[in-house]
Order: sequence, then structure tokens, then C-alpha cells
Amino acid sequence: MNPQLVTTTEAVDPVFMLIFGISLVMLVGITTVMIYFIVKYHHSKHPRPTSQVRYNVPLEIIWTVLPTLIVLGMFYYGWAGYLALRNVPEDALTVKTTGRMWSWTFEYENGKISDKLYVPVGRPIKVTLYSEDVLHSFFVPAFRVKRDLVPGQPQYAWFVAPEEGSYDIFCAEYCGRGHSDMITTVEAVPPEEFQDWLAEKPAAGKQAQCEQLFQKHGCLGCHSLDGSQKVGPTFQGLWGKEVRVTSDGAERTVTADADYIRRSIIDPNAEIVKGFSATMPSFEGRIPEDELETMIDCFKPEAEDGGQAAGAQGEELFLKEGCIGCHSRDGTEKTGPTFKGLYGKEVTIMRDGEEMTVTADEDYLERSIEDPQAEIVKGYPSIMPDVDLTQEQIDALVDYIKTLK
Ligand code: HEC
Ligand code: HEC
Ligand SMILES: [Cu+2]
Repeated sequence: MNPQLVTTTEAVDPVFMLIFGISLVMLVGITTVMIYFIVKYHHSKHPRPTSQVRYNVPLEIIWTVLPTLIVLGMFYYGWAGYLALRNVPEDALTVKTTGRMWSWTFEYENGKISDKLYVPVGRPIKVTLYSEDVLHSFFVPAFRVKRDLVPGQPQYAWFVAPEEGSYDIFCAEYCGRGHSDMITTVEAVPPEEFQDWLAEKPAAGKQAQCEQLFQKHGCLGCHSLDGSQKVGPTFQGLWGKEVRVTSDGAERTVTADADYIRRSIIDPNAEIVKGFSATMPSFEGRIPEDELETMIDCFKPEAEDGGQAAGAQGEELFLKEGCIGCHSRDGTEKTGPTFKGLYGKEVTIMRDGEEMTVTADEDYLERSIEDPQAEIVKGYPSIMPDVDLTQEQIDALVDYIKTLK
């Protein structure tokens, strides 16, 4: 048998059916014979033992050899199936999988990190399994794959997704309070789509999105992002600037805040920037409201001064350091509070045994990450680990949390 020709499902299912079938025949057969004997040799029909048979050689041989063959047969198929599970096909794609309380992260050969296991359909995938804390177990029922993660002892498993789809991944080893949150999926996609996904830069964050948005609505024909002069003023450094404008024939100074920028886009001719002519068309009704809000956000300095790169780094850390195991980004409750809308929120905490309310500003977020036990959010257990991070990493995480509105 060449184990490399089968998938994990093909390796496991026949063995399972064989053993299950034999067990079923045994159960039914033995029970039937047992009931038959109970009736036939009942005490009421045979008050005294009458049999004089002492031994029966052919019978002894049959019931020794037959079960031995059956058991050896089960062993053989089981062993062959096991080999198929342990021999990873040579063209397998390796994905480093880390389990920790209570999340999974997947790291690809090019460094891309994800919280879902994206795989191309039809290609064998080797997952190398690492645990950062306690025992976990990587379990994908659809592919009959289950392997324990042992701290300090790398493990592996492999599988092939034969069809597109989303397949559950569970942790099959009880690992504490958030164990049931340790779920994610294998996302099997066509190979081309997988390549595109793999090549996508996580750093293509807000800045690229903003540029795309400005491009889409044609703003960059008249405005630059780099300070150079075009038909209109540059967008660089606009946020918070004092701008001289003419409105209703009178000149005055306004501060370029969100309101001003919104007015400038919706009703550009109400206030004309000094030194420019009223050539900007109105975009009223031409930009959907959500895009308009994103666009106004794009003027905020983080979008320009590299803070966004830190945000992308923050997202990577959020996945890599396992914050995602206890904190959601979409408002769902996990073991810890969600990060959605956290920045700027009023949080009730316990500090030195006293209850108080603080505002979740940068300082607070930084303290929460640096010294998680000093202030405990009310209603939550004080189980957040003290993760070893550099100042730069903490800043990146704080920046990232700020973007989760
Ligand atoms: C046809 C050229 C043109 C296009 C297209 C254009 N603008 Fe303008 N924009 C101008 C000019 C000229 C001014 C300066 C005069 C004024 O205030 O109307 C200006 C002013 C502004 C201002 C105020 C700038 C300041 O320094 O105070 C903002 C903000 C702005 N535009 C945003 C946008 C956005 C966003 C888009 C795309 C949705 C856009 N513009 C598309 C020409 C244009
Ligand atoms: C094992 C689960 C767990 C992990 C992993 C974890 N946290 Fe927490 N975190 C918690 C819990 C529980 C709380 C609430 C209790 C407290 O304040 O300590 C919390 C609180 C916080 C708070 C304050 C939240 C608020 O609503 O005020 C921040 C910020 C935070 N964590 C950041 C992080 C970051 C960043 C990481 C990743 C480096 C991380 N946490 C990893 C469990 C976790
Ligand atoms: Cu687990």
C-alpha cells in the first residue's frame, strides 16, 4: 500500500468502517447465541448437568485462530491508515500553527499571519503544531485529523481539502475557561484565489484604502497627497490647519476639522480657499455616507505619519501574541472585553480593591497591556497574561485598538 496516494479521510474511514463492521457482527452474533443458550439450557429444562465433554480440539483451534486473524487484520489496516496520516506528501504546503489560550494563529512561509487557515483546494497541507502554554488539540473533523499540541514538543498533521468550503477547526483538549472559544475554520479556496490572498499585504491598511478612495472619486486629479500644488490645495497636513477662506465675499479663518472637510466636499463653493478658484465640483449625493466618513477619517494625521503602518503591525501582534484568543474585534463577548469601541469608552475597573471609572485613553490601554493585574475590568476574571512586549509593540497594539471603532 502506498500511503501517499490517499487522503486522510480515505485513510481513516475504511479502517473505521471495518472495525465498526466487525464489532457489529460480534455484538449481534454473540448476543444471539447467548440468548439462544439461555433459553435452551435453562435450569428448569436441565436440573442437573449432563454433558460429559471435556475438550474439543477443532473448536479450541478455531476460536483461537479466528479472533487472532481478525485482530491482526484490524491492526494491519489501522497501521496502514496511521502511516498514511504520518507520511506527509512531498508537495505539501507548510503552515505553522500555534495554539494558545484561547486562539489559533496560522503563519505562512512568506510571513503572512491569519486567524483562519486558508488553503488551496486539492493541495496537501502540512500543519506544524506548536503550543505556547498548555495542551491543546488540533481537530478538523471533516478531514479526520486530530493531533495534540504539546508545549515544547513540535507536532504535525496533514490533510487535503478536496472541495471548496469552510470546515470547522476545534480544540479537542480542555484547556481552561475559554476552551470553547478556541474555534476557527479551514477556508478552502481555489488555488488562484489562494495565491492572491497569500500575496495580499496586511500592511495595505488604511493608507492604501484612502488613496484608493480618493482615486475612485477623482480627488487626486486636483489634490495631491505629498504636498505638491495642483489645481486645488494639497491634502498633506490639512488636518487641524488654520485655513483662510472666503465665504459670502468676506474673508475669515477656519480650522480644518471634520466638519470643515465635510463642508468642503459637499458644498465646496460656500467657502473658497484663499488663492484658489471655485473649480471644485460638489460631491453631494455622489459619495455614499460610509465612504464619506472613511474619507474624512483619511485626513486625520495617523493616516499620514506612519501611525497606520504601526496599526498594521498592531494587527499582526494582536493575532500573533494571541490577544484574539480573549478579545474580539467585532463586539462579541469572549473571555475578555471586546476591543470594538473600547478607545474613548468609560470603563469601570477595580484598582487596589476600589471600584472606579476611567476613560480608555492611550495611557489606560498601555497600562492594561503592560501591567494587566493592576486594574481589572469589572465583571471579568483577572487572568490576562503579562505578555512580554517592547514599548514599540505596545504602541502598535494601542494604535491598532484605536482603529477598532
Ligand atoms: C476639479 C478639481 C477638484 C476636484 C475633482 C476635487 N477638488 Fe477639492 N478643491 C479643489 C479646489 C480648486 C479647492 C480650493 C477652492 C475651494 O475651497 O473650493 C478645493 C478644496 C478642497 C478642500 C479644502 C482644502 C483646504 O485646503 O482647505 C477639501 C477638503 C477638498 N477640496 C476635498 C476634495 C475631495 C475629498 C475630493 C474628491 C471627492 C475633491 N476635493 C475633488 C478642486 C477639486
Ligand atoms: C487569556 C486571555 C487574555 C489574553 C490572551 C489577553 N487578554 Fe487582555 N484581558 C483579558 C481579560 C479577562 C481582561 C479583563 C480583566 C482585566 O482588566 O484584566 C483583559 C483586559 C484587557 C484590556 C482592558 C480592556 C477594557 O475593556 O478596559 C486591554 C487593553 C487588553 N486586555 C489588551 C490585551 C492585549 C493587547 C493582549 C495581547 C497582547 C491581550 N489583552 C491578551 C484577557 C486576556
Ligand atoms: Cu485549547
